[in-house]
This record gives sequence, structure tokens and C-alpha cells, in this order.
Amino acid sequence: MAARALVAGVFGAYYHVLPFAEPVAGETGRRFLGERFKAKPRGKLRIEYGEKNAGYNKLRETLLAIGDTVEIETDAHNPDTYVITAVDPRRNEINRASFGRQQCLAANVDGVLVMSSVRSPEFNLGFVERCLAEVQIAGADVILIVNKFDLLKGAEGKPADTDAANEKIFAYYEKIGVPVFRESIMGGLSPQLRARLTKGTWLLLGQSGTGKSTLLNKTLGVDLQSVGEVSLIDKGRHTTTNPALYYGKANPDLILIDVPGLREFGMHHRDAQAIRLGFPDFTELQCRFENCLHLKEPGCAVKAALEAGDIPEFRYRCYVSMLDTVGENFKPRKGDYWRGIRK
Ligand SMILES: Nc1nc2c(ncn2[C@@H]2O[C@H](COP(=O)(O)OP(=O)(O)OP(=O)(O)O)[C@@H](O)[C@H]2O)c(=O)[nH]1
Ligand SMILES: [Mg+2]
Ligand SMILES: [Zn+2]
Repeated sequence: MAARALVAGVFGAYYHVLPFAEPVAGETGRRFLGERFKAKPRGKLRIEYGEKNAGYNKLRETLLAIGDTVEIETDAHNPDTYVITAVDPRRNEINRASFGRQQCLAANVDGVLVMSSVRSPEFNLGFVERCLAEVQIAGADVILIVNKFDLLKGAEGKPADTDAANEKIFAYYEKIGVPVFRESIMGGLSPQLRARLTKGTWLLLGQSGTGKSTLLNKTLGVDLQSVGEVSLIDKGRHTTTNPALYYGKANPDLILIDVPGLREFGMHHRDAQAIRLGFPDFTELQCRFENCLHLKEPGCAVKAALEAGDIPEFRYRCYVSMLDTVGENFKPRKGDYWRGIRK
């Protein structure tokens, strides 16, 4: 029998899927049956998927990602495992490049929670900037969470101007419309952040150790319905790099996707024109040339704004360093399709 499901875990050779429950009259939002199942894509699937989604480049090498909605069927020969027979086109997808390969971290997200911290680890501007650009290119909402503010109190050995410099960065993000939440997640979410996280599918994106799993635990609570390694939550330490999707039984409308153990967030999979579009505060300015990369072109409004101090130095420097890495070392390997590689 065929059913519809959400891809909720990626484990190399197979996936975890959460079948949707029949909609209840008068209720909005998706409901799940509650159990997760092992599933494998039917061999023919990749070819069919490619034909249906002509917009995708060489889609036969694309595989499924967390957040894909799929059609599943039972397999008479293998009752423990469902067969994935079809995949819906994606509304958006968040990718990163790592070791010269592109990895699709999640598809069909409403927003991304970019997670960072002020101490252990220190605020990593480059990482955060690349996440913000990727989310902008993908076309999803973004929120910046700066965690571990509790560690600032009485912190010794660090000059206070690091924090003043960080505050200038946060203030600029707020000015260009990126909400910034200053948090100490271990002691609980701020009421403002909690009020913001009531529904939707959110990807948690941040360097290892910034507190993503802690946020997940505090937000979704004890009756966590998990798809993925539960031990990962218990220990609060990453044990794997498999992304997984979670929701609380009390509120299946709020879904969080955790990607553990990210050490780098490469943008080599994007070209220069895509990077350009990742900076909305730059594109809203009127350069002489529509596709201006704001480097040495005449009549560049971004360079003018930089000189006038309207665009801060840090922002422009991050942009230029991102342009420096595009396409560099980007060699996807065939056979790695299950990781979300394409091109
Ligand atoms: N001081 C302080 N420590 C925190 C806070 N939130 C989380 N931590 C600690 O930071 C460490 C890392 O937290 P995790 O939630 O495992 O971080 P993560 O982002 O999931 O890390 P990866 O799974 O490796 O990507 C843990 O020891 C947490 O207890 C906080 O608000 N303040
Ligand atoms: Mg984690
Ligand atoms: Zn320009």
C-alpha cells in the first residue's frame, strides 16, 4: 500500500521516514503516525526524479535529503523496510561544501537557526557569514542565535573589546533585518526566542559545540520523538555526522533538524553570481552594472557605501573572502550520491 512520508534521517545506505497521518477534519498542519521506518529508494527512482524535475542539474546523482516528502510502499520481500517510489520537487535546499563535495543538509525548510556562541567556541564570523549567505541564496527565513552569554559574566583573560566588536556585528545584522537572539540556552530559552519557535521546520546550523543539541532538548522537551540516534541527545555530544529531524509529541507543527559536528561550512559549491545574491544589503544598492561583483567595477554603489561607512568593513571582507573560494577544490565524486552530491 502506498503512503506519503517525510524523510527524517539519512544513514548512508538507507533513510528513516516518518509516514504522515490522515488529516483530521478541522485541524491544520501535518500529523505523523508517530513511528519511524527504514526505507530505501527504488532503483528506478533517481531516473524518474530527474525527468520530473527538469530544473535540477544532473539530478540522477542527487539523492534524498532530510525534509524531502516522498511516496513509500511496503515491500513484500522485506517487511522491515519501505521502498521510496517517488519524491516531490523541493521548495528549497540548504547545501554546504566540505572536502570538495556538496552536501545537502536539508530540503523544504521554513527557516534556519544559525547557532553561534560568544565563548567556547568564540564567535566565528566567517562561519556565520557563510551560513547567512547560503540561507539567503536558498530563500529561507533566518534567525541568528548567539549562545553562551552566561560565559561573558566575569570572563577573565579576554579583552572586553572582542565583545564590543561582536556587538557591532550583531547590531549591523539587526539593521539589515536578521533577528539576533542573545541567549544562554543551557539555562533555558529566552521568552522571546521561545515565542518565535512555535511552528515550522527549522534547520539548526552552527559550528560544533555552539549548543544546537542543547537548544533542541530545551525546545522540544522530554517527550522527544526522535528520528536518528537518540543517544546523541542524551549525551549532548555528537557521535555522528548524520543529520536528523525531531519534533515534540506535544506540538508536531514545530520540527527541528539537527546537523551534528559541523567543523566547516564551505561555499565552494556556489558561483560568484550566487554569492552576490547572498548579500541582500548589497543587492539593494544600485550599482552601475546589474551583475556588479563589487570588486573593481566602475560606479559600484557597494564600494561607495563601504567608503561612507554604511557597509561595515567586516561585511565586505567576508564577502570578498567568500568570492575567493568559489569553485575552488570542488570535485564531487561519483557514487557519493547518497550524501546529496550533485553536479
Ligand atoms: N556555558 C554554557 N554552555 C552551554 C550552553 N549551551 C550549551 N552549552 C554546552 O556546550 C557544549 C556543547 O553543546 P551541544 O548542544 O552539544 O553543542 P552542538 O552544537 O550540538 O555540538 P555538535 O553536536 O558537536 O555540533 C555542551 O557541553 C553544553 O552543555 C550555554 O548556554 N552556556
Ligand atoms: Mg549536537
Ligand atoms: Zn557593485
